[in-house]
Amino acid sequence: MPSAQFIKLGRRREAALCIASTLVFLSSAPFGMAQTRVIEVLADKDSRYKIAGDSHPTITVKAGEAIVLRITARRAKSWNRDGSIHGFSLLKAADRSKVPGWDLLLKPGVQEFQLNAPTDPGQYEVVCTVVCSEDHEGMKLKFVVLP
Ligand SMILES: [Cu+2]
Repeated sequence: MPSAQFIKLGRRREAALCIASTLVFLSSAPFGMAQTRVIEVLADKDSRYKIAGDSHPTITVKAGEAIVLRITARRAKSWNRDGSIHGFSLLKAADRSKVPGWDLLLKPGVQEFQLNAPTDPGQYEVVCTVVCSEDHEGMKLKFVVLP
């Protein structure tokens, strides 16, 4: 069971994220540009990535698009020594090469990552890099980069 202090810290972190999001909004507003899109993903305790309202979750972005990835991670059956409970690593489907800057390690709770989509349009795949349970090998997410 999480201690009361842990919950309090979690709330404080959420509040900090909320303030940070507001600052991002305020700083971008004067330019009148479209806001950075926030993509929310759950890295769940059953070793599956989930996107609310999407039974076959896929992330679709435009080439080079700036996005914020907001990932909530829930601990499965096993985790890394450094406390990472899941990974989120983007591979190019054609040659399984890792996309630079997209090799993320997830701690329990909510984390935000500011990222730029690959500039090369095509099919990609997100894979988990932490052996999180016997179902770890199936922890994948489709990712499409549009021109
Ligand atoms: Cu995992």
